[in-house]
This record gives sequence, structure tokens and C-alpha cells, in this order.
Amino acid sequence: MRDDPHAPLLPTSPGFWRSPLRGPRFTSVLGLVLLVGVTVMFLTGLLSYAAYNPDLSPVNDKTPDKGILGFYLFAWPTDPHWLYRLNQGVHVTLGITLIPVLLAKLWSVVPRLFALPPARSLTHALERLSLLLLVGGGLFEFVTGVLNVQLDYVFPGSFYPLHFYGAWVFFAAFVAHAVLKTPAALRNLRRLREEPRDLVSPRPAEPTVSRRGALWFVGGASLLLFATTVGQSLGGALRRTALLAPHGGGDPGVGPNGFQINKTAAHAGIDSAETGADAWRLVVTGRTGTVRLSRAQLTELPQYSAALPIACVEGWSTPDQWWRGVRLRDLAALVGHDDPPDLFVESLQRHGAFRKAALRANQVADPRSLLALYVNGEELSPDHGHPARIIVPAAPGVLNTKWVARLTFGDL
Ligand SMILES: Nc1nc2c(c(=O)[nH]1)N[C@H]1C(S)=C(S)[C@@H](COP(=O)(O)O)O[C@H]1N2
Ligand SMILES: [Mo]
Repeated sequence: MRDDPHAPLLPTSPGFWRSPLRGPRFTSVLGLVLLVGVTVMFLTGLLSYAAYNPDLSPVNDKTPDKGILGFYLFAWPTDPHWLYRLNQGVHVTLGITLIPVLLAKLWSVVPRLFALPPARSLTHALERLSLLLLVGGGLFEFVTGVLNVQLDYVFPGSFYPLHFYGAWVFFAAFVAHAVLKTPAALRNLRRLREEPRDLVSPRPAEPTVSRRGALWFVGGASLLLFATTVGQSLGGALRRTALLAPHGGGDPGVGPNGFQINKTAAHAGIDSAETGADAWRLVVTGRTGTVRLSRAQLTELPQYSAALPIACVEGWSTPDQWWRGVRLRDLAALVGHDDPPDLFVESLQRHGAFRKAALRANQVADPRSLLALYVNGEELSPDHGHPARIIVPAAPGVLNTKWVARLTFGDL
């Protein structure tokens, strides 16, 4: 320590960091919250990725170079029908709620970032390198996630690979860090032994808030973010409490079609001349050939209803809506597939990432999977996909193609 307590110090000197809040216990509490929270984030993220069925067809696959990182992929189920809604609500809401915890945790260990010498040994060098991946990867995942939700597809197409590969880098560093630090964090919490003293300032400033108070402050900030976000995953009237959810996009208005719209017909470039009764024909292709059906002909086929939500990757979702239309498996049977195969769906929409999607045989076979013509007892509105849209239980919103033009069953 210097003689003159007022002499300017560099951030590399422990005395530069004067907050009396820093210490092993403060860091450990935040670290343990993140241990649980980030693990849930990673698992729901992996599940969200699997929900796209990226191994089914290149049109669903934004990360064709994933290699062994796709080892765990499985046929995404259709039950329970709110599965993706829950998964993505947890993923996005928890991610936003954890932001204050992440920032407080980084703040609490920032003196270590500047500590000299940069490396005392090879192991120490490796540990610091892994911390770089941990901090960089963590910030990267939170920032890309928030940007994607808030700015509505800022990275057209490229968000998925960035967030996906970033997650693996981050989580690998996170596991290494958790294995090294969890035992000490638990000891710190139980005050069995005061662990690394390096976080405690050697010349602490006067406290303006207690450690407990600071933790309450972080928790309060998280609670505020939670309370102003979660409404978007509950939907309905509670959506209005989601002050932080993006409120751009189409105005859903009121009435049977008055629920959240991601992209309007105008925005997707859907020309009303193409969707009119005279112009629009659904082209269905399968084993026995191709049939072309007008909307009137579709309404003459057996009609079924299903109560299903729209659940977007961005975390917002709607409560169950009543969809009515033709079963996908009936359309498969119409072109010679009594045993429903995989399905390739194409929209009238000419540009944009979500105009094509592949559905797996288990999704086609589910009796609740519809080519919907009506919602909540009324014709689909143009913005919800008139003349016809796909709706599949438990699937991410992106697979519920709007303004459907063509269905191709079998060999994707
Ligand atoms: N043709 C087409 N279908 C689409 C999309 C799109 O951009 N184009 N967006 C998808 C996404 S990402 C979601 S979340 C849902 C939203 O459906 P909604 O606007 O009826 O709520 O539609 C899906 N179907
Ligand atoms: Mo979406």
C-alpha cells in the first residue's frame, strides 16, 4: 500500500477498487443464482433449437455446420400442446430477469479482470483465458438474445447461428468455471471459511448501502424486469403489463382475430389479388400426384377444430385460439398417404426467412394439426394468414406458416 491514500492508483492495483460491497459472499450469492439460471437457459435454448426440427430438412436448418452439436436432436413432440410456449416463455423471461444478476456479478469480480501479473502459471493463464470466454460469451449471448427480441429479427437469418454457437462456447466455459468455483461459493455462503480475499478492497470507502441492501437492489431490479416482461408470454389482457416487450409490429385490433401479429400481410408483400377466391388455389402434391383446391373446396372437406397457441421464439405467445380447418393428415390421405409422411410447406410470400417450413410426420399425423381457414369462429384475417395457414400443436410460431400456397407430402 502507498503512503498517500489520495494518490491516484491504476485499476491494476487492488486499492483502486474501493467499494466495500465486494467480497466473496456477495460474489458467491450471485454466482449460485447464475449457476441455476444459466443452466436453465442453456437447456431451454437446446430445446428451442430442437423444436425447429433442424435435422428434418435444410429449410429448417440455420446451422448446417453444427456437426456433433446436433447429437441430442429428436423428433419434437406435439404434446403437451403448450410445450414450446412454456419453453420459450421461460427462456426469454428468465434471460431478461437475469440481466441485473449478470451485471452485478461481473461488477463484483471486475478487480480480477485487471489483476497483475496476467498469468502466474500455465494453469492460471488457462483459467484466465476461460474467464475471457465466460465473460465474453455470457455478454454475447445476453446481448444477441435481447437484440433479437427487441429489434425484431435484426440479424436476418444469422441470429440463430450466432446465438447457437455462442451458447456452446459460453456453456463450455461456464461448466469449467462452475466445477472450479461452486465448492468455494457454497463454503462462502455457509461462512465456513472466508475464501479469496482478493475481492475485498484493501482500502474500502465508506459504505452507502449494506451488502444485503445491494443484493435486494439487484433482486428488485430483476423482479421489475420480470414483472414488465412476463405478460408477453401470458398474453391476452396481461400482455399490456409487458411494458418491455416490443410493441411495434401489426396492430391486432379487437375481435376474433385480435391477437398478436408478428408480420402483417402488407409487410410480407402479400397481394390481395393473389389471395382472392378466383386466384388462390392450394397445390397439394404427394405419392399419387397433385391436386389443386380452391378455398371453397377446402371448406367442403371435413372441418376440425383445435385450441392452440401461437408461441414465438422471441418469447411472446398467445393464449389458446380456436382454429378450424382441414386436418393435415386428411390432406396427406388425399394425395395417397394414408400413413402421414413429412410435409414441406410453402407460402405465397416471395421473400423473407419464414416462407417455407418442413413438418415432421409426427406433427402431420396429430389430429390437431390443421390447415386453418378460420380462427375463433371467423375467417382468418389477412394478417393471420388468409386464405389458409398451418397450425401445429407445441410447435414454434415459425413453423405455423401463413398464406399457404403449396403442400408437398413425402420425400423432403
Ligand atoms: N409466410 C409466413 N408465415 C409465418 C411468418 C412469416 O413471416 N411468413 N412468421 C412466423 C412466425 S415467426 C410466427 S411467430 C407466426 C406468428 O403468427 P401470427 O402473426 O398469426 O401471430 O407466424 C409464422 N408464420
Ligand atoms: Mo416467430
